[in-house]
Amino acid sequence: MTRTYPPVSILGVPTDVGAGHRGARMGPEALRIAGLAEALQARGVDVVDRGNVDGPPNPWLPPVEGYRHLDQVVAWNRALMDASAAELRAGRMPVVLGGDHSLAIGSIAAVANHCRAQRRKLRVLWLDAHSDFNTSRVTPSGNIHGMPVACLCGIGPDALTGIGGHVPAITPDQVKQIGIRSVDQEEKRLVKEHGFDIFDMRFIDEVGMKRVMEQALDGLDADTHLHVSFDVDFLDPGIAPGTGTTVPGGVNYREAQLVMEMIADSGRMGSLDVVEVSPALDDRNVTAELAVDLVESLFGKSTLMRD
Ligand code: 6HN
Ligand code: MN
Ligand code: MN
Ligand code: MN
Repeated sequence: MTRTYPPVSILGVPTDVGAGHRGARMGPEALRIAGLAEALQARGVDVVDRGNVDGPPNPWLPPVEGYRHLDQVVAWNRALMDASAAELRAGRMPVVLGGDHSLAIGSIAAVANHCRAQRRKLRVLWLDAHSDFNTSRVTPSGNIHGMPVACLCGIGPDALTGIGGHVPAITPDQVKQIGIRSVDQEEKRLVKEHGFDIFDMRFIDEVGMKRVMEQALDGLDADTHLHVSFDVDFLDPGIAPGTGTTVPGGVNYREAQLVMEMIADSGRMGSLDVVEVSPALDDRNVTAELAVDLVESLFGKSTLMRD
């Protein structure tokens, strides 16, 4: 199947202020060195690398009232939201290179506003080991990269829930989480209360990735914008060791390819985050290289002769 893709703008977000390990700030360069832009160009995609969004350094302080580095997280997210909104207005697809996963707040707030303005539906596919639905009250760490889904759904500090001017930015029914295998005790309760669809590893084991993806992509139509937020800890640490919060028992290589290929086949992806690549923890940049391989599949590269 030959598909044409909208022009892509790469936005680097070199920060780890939302994480409990330093190192995701090097993710954008690791992904560039792994050849992300060149791989998409080779697929015939019009790609411009806009360089990096600016933000404050990591002060490396303990949490205050349940949040570590809240002001810095807000600053990075505002900068990213503005940069991403400009690309969307120009008809381009933002491909955001993290950076820690707190940046999904700004990235998805921009997409949600764009969809509201265009009267388009939004679906968010959250590929992750974690639900990222903590609050300051229940967080075990204070790290805001464990909170972006809650903030986007209106639960969190005003500076983050209201970042795009519309609270909540998204509703739980728009979110499908895949690959989940680490949810904190109180976070579980919150996630259940909000009732969004979670395809956790047990479910993936029981029904298989093909059926999981059919359900996650069900109901998409020509008016739906699909945002993919890809935390590389979604992948099994055996194939993707270069990230700060690895959890055993993750998605394997073939399953990951199938996820990406089925998203590509949907033809609906309008924006993408690739986050939590931490090259100092890695083995010869294999995690960034694998991420680039999977992004190629998101843009229609098939392991068989289907493209
Ligand atoms: N991520 N649930 C843990 C916490 O500290 O809240 C881990 C969060 C990890 C977040 O990987 O994007
Ligand atoms: Mn995450
Ligand atoms: Mn994660
Ligand atoms: Mn591939």
